[in-house]
Amino acid sequence: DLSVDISGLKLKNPIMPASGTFSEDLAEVFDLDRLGAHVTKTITRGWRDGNPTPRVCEVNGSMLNSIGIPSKGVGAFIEKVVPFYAHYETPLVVSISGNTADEFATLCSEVSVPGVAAIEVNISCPNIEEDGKAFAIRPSSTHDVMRKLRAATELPLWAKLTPNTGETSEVARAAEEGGADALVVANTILSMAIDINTRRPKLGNLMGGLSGPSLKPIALRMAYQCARATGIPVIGCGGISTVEDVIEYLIAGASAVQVGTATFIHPTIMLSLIDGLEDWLANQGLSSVKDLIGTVIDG
Ligand code: ORO
Repeated sequence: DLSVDISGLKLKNPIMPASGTFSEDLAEVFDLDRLGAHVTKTITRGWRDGNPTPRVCEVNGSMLNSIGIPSKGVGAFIEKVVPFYAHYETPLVVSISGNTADEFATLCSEVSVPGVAAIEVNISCPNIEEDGKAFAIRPSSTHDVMRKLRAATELPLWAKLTPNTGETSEVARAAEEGGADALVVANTILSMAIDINTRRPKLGNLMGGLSGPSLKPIALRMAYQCARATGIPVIGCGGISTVEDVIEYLIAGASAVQVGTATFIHPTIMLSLIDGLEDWLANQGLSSVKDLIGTVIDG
């Protein structure tokens, strides 16, 4: 049994895409109803152009991005994206962001429509403010924005946290106290790469978020900290490309995982992870993936 429960939202398996690494185009590659959930690219209320190019580069078998949340706005989401996913049974999770807490909360209420099962609140994008600043860097700003978002919707709220903080457990608790129903751990870590011939940063926006295998031990550590610090489900995210990675996150305390960068290399990787997890559980004689969650022996 691969099913998991994220604060009342039942998922048929614990594998879902990370925001921004998944789009409707993948419906041409595989049956989207195989996934545990669908998670959209972050949207904002109004139109956003995004950051200057180049927006991605490769580094150490991992990736930097400074996309800058280009968005067609909430109207396009309601008119095009929600109807597209209505053809599937899998729960739709919409990722949202806002420049101010009030604008964020307005969008939160605007996307609370039939067809949306949960809202992932992106309080952790490293690419929209100087030096990667985001609400989730500090416990106080996390708490304040979560309170406003909580008041704006009755849908489950998943708070996406950032590795760009030294206060992971405190931020996690602040999100929980502010009303988060689950934590997505984590977004990308602010990073840089320079072309030594031109001496120019490889990204148009100079800095960007690191994702892929290099991020995994950091995000895994955070998932463990957040599971210990709070009583709400943790969804692990960061550098997952093998079934062993998935299992490691579950043992650390994650109830589900998101897969991002690996999908750019193998578009059907999430299906292999679902099948691989099922086989691994059977080989271990475990009847439910739930028996694995938080079983790390740390004492
Ligand atoms: N990139 C990330 O790594 N995380 C985000 O939340 C958003 C972006 C982006 O659009 O640049």
